[in-house]
Amino acid sequence: MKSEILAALRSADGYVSGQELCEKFGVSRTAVWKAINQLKQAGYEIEAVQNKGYHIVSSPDILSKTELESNRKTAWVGEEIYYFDSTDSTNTRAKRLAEDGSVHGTLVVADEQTGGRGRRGRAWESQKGVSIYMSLVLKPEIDPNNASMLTLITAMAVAGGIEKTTGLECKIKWPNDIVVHGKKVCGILTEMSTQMDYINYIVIGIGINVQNESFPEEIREVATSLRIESGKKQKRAAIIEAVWEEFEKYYDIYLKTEDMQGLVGEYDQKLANMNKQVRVLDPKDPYEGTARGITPKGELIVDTWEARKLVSSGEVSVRGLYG
Ligand code: BTX
Repeated sequence: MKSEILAALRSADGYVSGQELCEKFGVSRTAVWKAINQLKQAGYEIEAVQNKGYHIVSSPDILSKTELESNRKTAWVGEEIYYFDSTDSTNTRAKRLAEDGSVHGTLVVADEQTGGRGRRGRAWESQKGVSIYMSLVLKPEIDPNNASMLTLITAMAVAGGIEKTTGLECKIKWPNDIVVHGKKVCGILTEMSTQMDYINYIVIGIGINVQNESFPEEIREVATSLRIESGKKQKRAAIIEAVWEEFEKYYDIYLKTEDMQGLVGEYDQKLANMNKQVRVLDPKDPYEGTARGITPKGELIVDTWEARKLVSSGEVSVRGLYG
């Protein structure tokens, strides 16, 4: 009920009368009054004027199930939302939920992670109250070989969502980082559980630095936040909603061909590595070349002095990008 009232207050031009809210949600005036008080206690500034009704003056950067649900405009992402003030890792939580039968589109969001994970056992700095830590459960009927491209469409969705809410230009460092002004603002961790030719579930984890004003010594050189880059505080719930709206759009295009065919042009425009020197850290044979965009299968095209190579996994480090 709190989510619905919050959504009604947000979408109203001016005041919404208590009577209107009672009728809309089929509840008593006391129930509306109680819900409004709970919202006020949570930090929303709501004005109540006699004979006019309620009006939302401001909402701070709150993360809660109510805030997330009242912002939700997506078709299927976030139909089930799990919110935690603190958890070990939203990816770990989402994996457990997926194994316990949670549906396609289940979203896990946390205000803090005590064991945030990056790729290959690396850690993800997950301070409380400032950033976005979230994971989506997918149970798609696609070929497991095509699943890695979901990381690429997620990167496009994050870039689009951030641009729409903050106006900051985002670039994608293939395959899974989003950079603003050359520094990392977001990381994506995709994990999958499969049978031979069948996907049990996929969990896509996204970490976005939003309100951070500084970073620990080890990552100070590479990391940045939306606040640092825009000079303004941003609202995490609005960014979360924008990212998933973008995700649904790109996911539909991806599903048509189960690859990046319909998205190559747009992806390449966002590619930070485009026409830049990259070093491909192939464990057997590292090499250097110039990145020329992606293939419809999501591989990075790298022209070396002797041949064109297609990189489908492994790490690509970009010279000059991080200063
Ligand atoms: P990655 O392995 O590409 O990046 C990890 C590296 O990035 C670290 O070794 C460090 O150098 C740097 N780093 C760590 N924390 C930050 C940060 N906050 N901002 C910028 N750079 C940082 C990227 O892995 C994938 C990260 C996914 C994180 C999400 S959060 C929600 C979900 N739950 C979870 O445990 N992981 C994902």
